[in-house]
Amino acid sequence: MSRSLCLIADVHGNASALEAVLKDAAKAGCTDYLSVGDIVKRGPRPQECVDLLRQVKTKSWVMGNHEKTYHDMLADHDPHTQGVKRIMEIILNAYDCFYLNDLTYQWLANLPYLQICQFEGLKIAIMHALPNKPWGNETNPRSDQVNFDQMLAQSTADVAVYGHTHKQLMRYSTQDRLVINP
Ligand SMILES: [Mn+2]
Repeated sequence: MSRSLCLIADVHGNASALEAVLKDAAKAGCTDYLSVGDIVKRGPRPQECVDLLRQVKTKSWVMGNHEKTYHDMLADHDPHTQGVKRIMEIILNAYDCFYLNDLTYQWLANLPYLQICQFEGLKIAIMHALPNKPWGNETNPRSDQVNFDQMLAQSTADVAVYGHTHKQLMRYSTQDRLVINP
């Protein structure tokens, strides 16, 4: 039986949407799953989102900028948000902290930025935005080519999969390696 991959980005605590996506993926014959981060935050059911991805045995768990805020807040240090946005982060993190079980919260706060997976002879680099920086505006669809090249610069992966921008994209690196945002 041939295998096919379902790429999942930026679920943001929306478990009902994720349920619908997983149902569609199963119907389409997907056998394997990759998650590129921002599983939580802003939606009401973060724990269910993690549980659903565990159920389908997703092959990747990488840190998004929202999981990164858990990490920063646990360390009492948040270099990325200020002012009103900082207040929003504190409230949303408190919500998620309440609804996630403690182990899951801690675990999400310490996910890696980059994961490499093998799939059907392909080496896939999975990240939220850039391999060393799961936040920022560098990976928007209209960004310079150099940013997309950077996704694969430090690895021999054939494909880079990322999310973050909430904009679907498929393009190539300068070395003709595929870059996908689902
Ligand atoms: Mn993001």
